[in-house]
Formats: sequence, C-alpha cells, structure tokens
Amino acid sequence: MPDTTTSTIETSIRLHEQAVDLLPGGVDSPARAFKAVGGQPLFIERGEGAYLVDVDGNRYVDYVLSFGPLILGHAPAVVVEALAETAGKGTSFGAPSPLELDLARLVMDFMPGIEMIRFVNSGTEATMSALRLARAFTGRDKIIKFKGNYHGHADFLLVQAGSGVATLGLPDSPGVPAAAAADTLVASFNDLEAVEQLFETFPNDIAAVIIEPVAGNMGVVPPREGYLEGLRALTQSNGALLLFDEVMTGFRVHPGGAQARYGVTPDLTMLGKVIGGGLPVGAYGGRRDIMDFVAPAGPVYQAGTLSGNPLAMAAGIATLTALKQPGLWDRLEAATATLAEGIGEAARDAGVPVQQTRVGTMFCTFFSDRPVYDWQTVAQSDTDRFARFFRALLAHGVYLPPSQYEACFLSAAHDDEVLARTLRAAEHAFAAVR
Ligand code: KE4
Repeated sequence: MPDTTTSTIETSIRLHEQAVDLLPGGVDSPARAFKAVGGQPLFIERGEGAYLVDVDGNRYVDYVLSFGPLILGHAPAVVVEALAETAGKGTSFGAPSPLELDLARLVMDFMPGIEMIRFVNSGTEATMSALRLARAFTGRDKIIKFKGNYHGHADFLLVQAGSGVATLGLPDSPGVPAAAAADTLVASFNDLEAVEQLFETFPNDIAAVIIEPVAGNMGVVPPREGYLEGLRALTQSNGALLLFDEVMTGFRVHPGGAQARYGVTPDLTMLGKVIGGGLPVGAYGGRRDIMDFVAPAGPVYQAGTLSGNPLAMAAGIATLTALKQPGLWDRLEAATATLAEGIGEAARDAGVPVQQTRVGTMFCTFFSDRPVYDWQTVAQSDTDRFARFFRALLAHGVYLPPSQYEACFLSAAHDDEVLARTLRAAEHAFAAVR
C-alpha cells in the first residue's frame, strides 16, 4: 500500500452532514470531533490490526486505538473468538456470572494492591463511584484533583479538566452547579507544595486526592521523581485516601499500571479501557476495608444494569490473558521507545522544536521549545502547528488523536513495518510544518 492516502473522503463528508443532524456535533464524544485540527471526523468502516479503514477505503496506521483500549490492535482473533463464543450463550443476565470472577482475579494478578473490585461500564462511573466511596469512608467532602487531569464527566470532576474539555477550551462546563464543584480543589500536576498547602488550608476536610499518575489527558506528562511518593506520604499523614485514576495508564505504562512502574500503591484504583478490550468496562477497587463499604456489603450505593456483563468480561479476559504472554510487554515497550525516539529525531532533523514524551506504550509530541511538566507548560504548545502536523500525517496514512492534549497509543499489531511507515510519514509531516 502506498505511504499516502490520495483517494477521496466524500463518503465521510456525506455521512458527517447527516450525522450533525442526528448527533450533537455529529459525534457521540467530543474528543472525536476534529475541532482542534480542522476538517471533519472520518467515518470508520473497520479496524484491522494496527490499521483503521475509513468508509472511502483509505487505510491509516492508528495511534488512537479507541483512546487506549486496543492494546492488541483492532479485532484481535482472541477477542473476536471470545465474544462469538460468549454471545451465543446470552449477552446479559442481570445476575452474576463466573466471568466476573475470572476477570477480577486476572486484574488482581497484575495489580496486587487491588484486594476487591467492582466492575462498572465506563471510566466516568469508576471515578465517580470511587470518590463517593472515599467521601463515605473518610466522612469528609473535599477532594483534590489536578489541572489538565480528566477523570470522566461527573459534575464535580469537570473542573479544569483535560482531554476534550481542554481541547475545546471549554470554561469547564455549563450545567455544573457551583455547589457541585465547591468541594473540588485544584492543584498543578507535579507541584507537591500546592497539595501540602491545600491540606494545611483544609485540615481534616479532604477525603481524597485523585490523580492520573501519568497524565494522559493533557498529552503524556510523567510524574517528577518522588512526586507520587510525596502524594502517598501527604495523604497518609493527613487521613486522606490516595486514588490513582489508571483508566488510561492501567496496562499501558506497565502491565501493573503506574502503581507498579513507580512502586506507589494507592488506596483505590480506577480502571477502564484495556480491561474491556474495546467493550464498555470500568472498574474501581483497592483496599478491602474500604471496598467493604460498597453496597450491598456496605452502605455506599452504586449500581449498573450492564455492570460485569458477560461480553465485556470475555473481551477483558481475552485481552489480559494475551498480555501475560512472555516477552509481549517488553516488545511493546521497546517498540514504543523506538517510535517515540524516531519521531523526536525526525523533528530535530527538520528543525522543528518538540518535546517528545513517552511512558510505556503511551507517547506524545508537544509542539513546544520548552519542557512540559504541568498544564501551564503544556498549554504553551503551538496547537496550530500540531493541527498542521496532524493533517500532514493523515495525508500520509497515519492517524493521531485529533488534539495536542491527547495521548498516542501503540498496540501489539504495530510491527516494524508499521513503525517504519510511520517514521517516513513523520519526516514528510515535519517538513510540511517546518
Ligand atoms: P470514560 O467514561 O470515557 O470511559 O472514561 C473517562 C476517563 C477517566 N479517566 C481517565 C484517565 C480517562 O482518560 C478517561 C477517558 N479518556 C478519554 C481520552 N482522553 C476518552 C475519550 C473520549 O472522551 O471520547
């Protein structure tokens, strides 16, 4: 296949015209809207391994991978077969099934800090529920989150959030009553002192600190040396809980998530994306003494019609089982490192200033000439240059997330040929934005 996609996108254009009449902005999630990169979203007909194929037959190397879930690539045989076999026995029972126990045990194998877990249907549900639980367990109301971190769209978390909120430059969101956000305190990522000050200002009021241990919703920004350990000590000494939102970083920055990579165990962990292998799944879990507060074991109510449904469980089991293959993780990590370094090199050769970040299988190219370590520094990136880079890559058959403030992901299907094709496209794209 040629490196460039020259054919038309007229079917996508026609479908988008219909879509804007049926769906707000023509999409079911703002992050897909191409608002920050110009043009319009492409309509996808199918995914194949490392590739997306749009409705006009154009093929693209995919670095969105559904914003993280598809660590095995599109339509991996193990997942498709598991779904076919499970669907034949029914799609949902409204009653427990053995598959929930199988996935629970698999997750715990990877993340021993999770002693008990509750499956839900999205990352939003996971973070919303975990924070209700933290407030109930501590008897406190305030929470600390970080500028540029995105934890889903629960009212009290849409405060200086990342991802689509940052991409669209939304002043948070209308419809969120001031009262709902009043107990949400915000600090800068990687600034331990700011958290210390909040604990001094609100002693005994803060139920939890919730963080993306590697920020992935303002591009990819790693924690500074000792930062996570500092948060662990501060929460411990102030009677607050430490909540790692690993919806994105789980099985992406390390098989055991950021908690394994950095050796810091939170009190509660939120998961999503990879544990559903592309089906709707979220989860929250952690210390047994805290999880015992969740209904019906305890008083904290949380429920869901399709929570733990057999199809999502089967896809998650197949995905995590495949991740256990000896050598797979090392290959994923090495391939992502090669690609990220290659992109950084292509930028340098073209004289385009970028900050290239990578943790595990997540990476990002910031169009900036200064180091990025929090929202303020990330927000200085040249988003117009990113948009031109995005469009140039797309013309050469490489599909990035349509925002400077999103993470790129790799999959087991991204082989050396795919990486070589990507680096060739990057050379063209950097030349186009020089
Ligand atoms: P969902 O409700 O979208 O399943 O998960 C919310 C969420 C929670 N926590 C973290 C760290 C997340 O990254 C997310 C969702 N991530 C975005 C991508 N930046 C999902 C893409 C979208 O909103 O369409």
